[in-house]
This record gives sequence, C-alpha cells and structure tokens, in this order.
Amino acid sequence: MRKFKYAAGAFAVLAGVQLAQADTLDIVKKRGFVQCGVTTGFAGFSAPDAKGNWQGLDIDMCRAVAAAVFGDASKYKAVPLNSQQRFTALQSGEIDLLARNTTVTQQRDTALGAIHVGINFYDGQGFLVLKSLGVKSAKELNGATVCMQTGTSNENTMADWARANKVDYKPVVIEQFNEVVNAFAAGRCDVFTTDASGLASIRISKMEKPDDYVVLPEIISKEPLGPFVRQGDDGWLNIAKWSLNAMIGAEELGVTSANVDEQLKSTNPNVQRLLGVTAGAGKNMGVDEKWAYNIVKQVGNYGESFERNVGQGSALKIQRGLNAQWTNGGLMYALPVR
Ligand SMILES: N[C@@H](CCC(=O)N[C@@H](CS)C(=O)NCC(=O)O)C(=O)O
Repeated sequence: MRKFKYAAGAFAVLAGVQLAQADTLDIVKKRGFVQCGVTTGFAGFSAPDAKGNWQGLDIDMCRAVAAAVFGDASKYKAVPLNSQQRFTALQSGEIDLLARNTTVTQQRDTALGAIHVGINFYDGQGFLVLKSLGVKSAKELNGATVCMQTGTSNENTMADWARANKVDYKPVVIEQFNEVVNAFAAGRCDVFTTDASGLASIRISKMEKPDDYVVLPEIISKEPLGPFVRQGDDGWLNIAKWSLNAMIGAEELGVTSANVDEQLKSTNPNVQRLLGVTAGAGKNMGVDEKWAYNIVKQVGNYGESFERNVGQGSALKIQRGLNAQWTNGGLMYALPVR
C-alpha cells in the first residue's frame, strides 16, 4: 500500500514536471504571436502611442522575442497588467513573457513559478516630490504620506528603509496605476515612491507641470529590472535570454539596425555567429539562423532601444549610467554567442 502511494506520488511529480516543461516555443509558433505581459501604460517602458501602437524599452523585448521566433517583430500582443496581476498571468499561461519593469528578486525567482531572463534596466528606488515642499533629502520625510502601488517591491523596500532611517511615514497603497498617479497629482500624498525610471516617467508623462516636481537624489535600493518567463521551460527561457543578449551584444560589436546588412560581410567571427552568417546559434534554439539579424534589423541594438525609448531620443532623457556597456563603465555585459 505504501509502495503504491509512493509510486502514485512519483507519477504526479513526473506529470507535473511534464506540464511545467510544456513547449512554450511550440505553443507560440502554433498561435502565431507572443503574448507579452506589459504595464497598463508606463511611458518609456510600455505604453501605447497616439496611434495606439505600444512603445518602450520593455515592448522592445516583446518585439525582439517575436523577431527571433517569427522573423517579424510585430508578431506579439501586448497584455496590459498592473503590478498585482503580473505573476499570476505568467503562472496561468495567459502570457509567455513578462516584460514589465519588474525587479529581479530571490523570492520572485523561486517562490512564484517565474524565472528571470536577464536585466534590461538597472534601476533603484527613489522619491518624487513637489519642489514647493522644499525637501532636499528623503530623510526629511518624517510624517509624510507616501503613495505607492500594490504588489510592487517598493512597498517592502520603503518600509525597510524607513525603519532603518527612523522615518515615520503613512503609506497610501493603491492597486491601479492611474489611481495612484491621480492621488499623488491631487496632493493626497506628499511623496511618490517607485523605481527612479518610473518616477522620471511619471513626472514627464503624468504630471500637468513636470517642472513643479523633483526626483530626490537618494536611491534607497537596487532594482534590477528584467523580463521573466515561467519556470520549467528552459528552451523558452533560452530564447528570451539570448534575444536580450543579442541586443546588448550587437551594441558592443557595433552592429546597428542601420548597418546590419553591411555587417553580414564582417570578418569578425563574433559578428558572423551573431548574425547567423556562421550557422549554429539559431538551430540550437529551434529558431531561424537569422534570429539575431532580425532582432537588430527590426528592433535595433540595446543602445538604440535605450536612447529611443528612455534616453536622449525620448522625453525622459535618462542617462545611460549603470545601463552603459561594461566597456563604458556600465553593467551591460552581453554573454558571448559562440
Ligand atoms: N520594479 C518594481 C515596481 C514595478 C511597478 O509595477 N511599478 C509601477 C509604478 S508605480 C508600475 O509600473 N505600474 C504600472 C501599471 O500598473 O500599469 C517591482 O517590480 O515591483
């Protein structure tokens, strides 16, 4: 009897493993597009433009994976999710890829059935306040009301930091992004706390008078942001991981959307392998050898995507900083395609 129970248990585990390893690539190919979990609208990272086309650094991850799988960056569907909904949507299979300013943490990588793909933006948590408040440092925020969104890492980070710095604050935690933004704009709280990139985005795109607001200089945490996939499908993880790597690596190698056709003639073996001139990388992942060529041609390299969406070509004007290439003093370091 005992033996039987054990066997049944082992079978269930096995079946579970098989379920978890369901071939996402196959499912995506049959469906014809990637289901990509994004924000409900967060300028610079994932937001629809005036024509309703989604744009952003995270959207470029959706497009890169679509280009790798289909040779067509447009073959993805943006699934808007608030902070609270995002991991459930990934667990349930509603989305194939979560590309939504999500901080990589040990808990998310282990307890939520999710696994991170890489880092596409190194960030840290900060504070946005009205200039007229005259606050110069976050440590002066004793007694302040602080707006933040439910289901973010920002809630715990704020609590930890406030405790350590003996700052007493009143949290105003709201689930919907627009509502928390409106609460802040209406003065229902003195401070908005989230990732510094998010604050830059909120200040520029959501505040009526951006110049009335300032992001305080203090950064109280590490918020390495990156895409996630479901645990248990290493093949799909590889496609997402190497799509991001291809963008970062292309920048390092000087391959851009403008010169990628010319670069097909490059004598650099790293460029030849990246662009599929030397075959192998695509086949190893079950996609076309031109997977990375298609990413760079249609989406651009990481630097192009950064500048267009959040950098100098955007309203946010975020400096490269930690997101510069390692050769330029930053942390962007592509793993080699070979
Ligand atoms: N990086 C943090 C915060 C990410 C986050 O969800 N930030 C909010 C900003 S307040 C957001 O993007 N909201 C957009 C939405 O819910 O549509 C995390 O992973 O928890």
